Amino acid sequence: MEQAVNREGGVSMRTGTLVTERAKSQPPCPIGLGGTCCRACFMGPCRVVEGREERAVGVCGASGASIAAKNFARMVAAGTAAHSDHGREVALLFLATARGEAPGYTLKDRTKLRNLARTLGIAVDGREDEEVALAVGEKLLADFGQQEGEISFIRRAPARRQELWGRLGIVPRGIDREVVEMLHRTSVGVDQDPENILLQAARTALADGWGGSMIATELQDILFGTPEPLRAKVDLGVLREDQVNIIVHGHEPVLPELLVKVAEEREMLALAREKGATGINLAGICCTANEVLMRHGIPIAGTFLQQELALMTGAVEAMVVDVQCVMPSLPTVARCFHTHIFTTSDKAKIPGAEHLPYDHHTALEIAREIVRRAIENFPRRGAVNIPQGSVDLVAGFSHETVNYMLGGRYRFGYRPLNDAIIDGRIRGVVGVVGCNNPRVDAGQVHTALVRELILRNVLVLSTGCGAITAAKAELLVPEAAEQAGGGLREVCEAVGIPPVLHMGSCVDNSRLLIAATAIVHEGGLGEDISQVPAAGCAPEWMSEKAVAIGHYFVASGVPVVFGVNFPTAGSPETTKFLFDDIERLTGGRWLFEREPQAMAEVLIRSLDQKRKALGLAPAYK
Ligand code: SF4
Ligand code: MSK
Repeated sequence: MEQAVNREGGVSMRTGTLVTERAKSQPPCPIGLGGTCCRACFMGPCRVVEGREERAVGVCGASGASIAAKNFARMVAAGTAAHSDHGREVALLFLATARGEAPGYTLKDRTKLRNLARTLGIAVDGREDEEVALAVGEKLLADFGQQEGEISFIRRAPARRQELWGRLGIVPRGIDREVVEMLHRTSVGVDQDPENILLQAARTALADGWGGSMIATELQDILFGTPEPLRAKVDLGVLREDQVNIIVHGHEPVLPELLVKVAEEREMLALAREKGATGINLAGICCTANEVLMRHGIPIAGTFLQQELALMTGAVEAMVVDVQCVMPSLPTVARCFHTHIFTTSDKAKIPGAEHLPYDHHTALEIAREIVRRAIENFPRRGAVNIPQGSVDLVAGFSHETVNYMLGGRYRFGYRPLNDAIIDGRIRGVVGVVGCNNPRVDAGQVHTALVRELILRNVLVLSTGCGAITAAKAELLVPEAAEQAGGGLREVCEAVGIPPVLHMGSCVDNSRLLIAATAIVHEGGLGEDISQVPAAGCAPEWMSEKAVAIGHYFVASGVPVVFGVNFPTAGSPETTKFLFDDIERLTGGRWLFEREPQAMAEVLIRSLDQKRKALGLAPAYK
């Protein structure tokens, strides 16, 4: 490897290329980009172009609007499936732990367990924690296969929102049912009405946000601990030249939780010293990184777009991946170095990687094998090229912490936040979330947007790779309040929080739903989420999961701005429904802007409109 490693890619390799180069050499198909390419049957694939007579409909007669709606809905279904299958895995581990069948795991946050049980209507008095946990786990696991009624957490939404969903007929009945029905409806010759398709997509997305994702977040908190603010480091510079580097990557923290413990075991540390290392350094990529960061302060090596670059340092003894956002190129890149790539989920094998299957019952043994193999790999290292520098971040703002930090120990609640919004010191709250995408100036769009928002007194909540990107720009430290507008700065300095709050991984966008609901319940900012000056934005999205997240926010009454490109742009009719008509139904809507400044303007306009509708004073300038 004669190449230098830079921070965002663009480095050639003898055996292949990195993501940014592959993106450059493969411009997207313009028809697929606009969402009007259909391959739902083998009379096609049909590439429909609205306005061109000979290509105005597919072979079966499907319009561009219907194809775009179906493709969008299938993205929602896939995103919902991904988050929810993560939630299912956690629920199964939760039950195994409650039954004492998962060595190495315990129920860490027992207060949250009891609170959650009460929320679910499960009796807690006089019962052992494990008994309560069994009842909680069984009830939530049943939400996946339920056929009728409504999923459990729908009841947590504001009453007005629940009524509205009921009127629209989009209350999720069961998580798996909505995903299956969405795939059925969008197969050849079934649902052709764009509005009908997109409303079922809303129901499916709600099964994600208020279902699968929320189950993942809540049960992970009970199992592994509810995050509290902590300081840590971010960027490739967290890798250590003198230590065994193990990177965890993906989304499910179930095995990484044990890797954290095992990497601290005396025998492992002794073995590392025997092999010439001074210790074992665990670091993360993507959302697994966010999970172990929030609960253990494990440093973050990088975002989705830095996964190959981490290997290019030559300093990684093992990368341990689970599910989602793991590039299949990793084994190819790793072949140029000594790095082991271990896949650990039977759902996600990659040719060229070694598979060490995770199982609740034997997870501790697997974790030990991985750490031992990584240590034994240390002497095989070649040249190392770790980019200098890493920066501080503060992470771990769960709903519970916000409640406590903003409200104080004896008076916890969202009152101070609501008051700050009401008096205009905080203009509103925007969730800036999601991926990095090599089709745009990766990282820069996120950063420029977040800087503009905080400057204009918007409190930013962040998750996923968006949070990692903001952290790399040093926006996740209390000192960043100096870059905020006067009102937001005052609040941040009084409470000691950054102007951008790291709230976790992709599934933890469910924390944002809970926070929005808590704002409503606190009072003074309307009776429904759609009235709160709040919005969402995924400026560099790429994953189907981002579409599911966006659609559950829209269905929950929140405007959502996407960057990069909009996936139904090829159909003006479907896009109009998502951008305009849906607002009359759910109170939320989709918007699209490519440039960060334009995104900020759209978001701020939306916050100001909501402020005006509530009769609030204009926000601080
Ligand atoms: Fe073409 Fe219709 Fe088949 Fe889609 S379902 S591929 S539009 S024939
Ligand atoms: S990991 S979904 S690239 S945020 Fe959640 Fe990052 Fe997007 Fe994957």
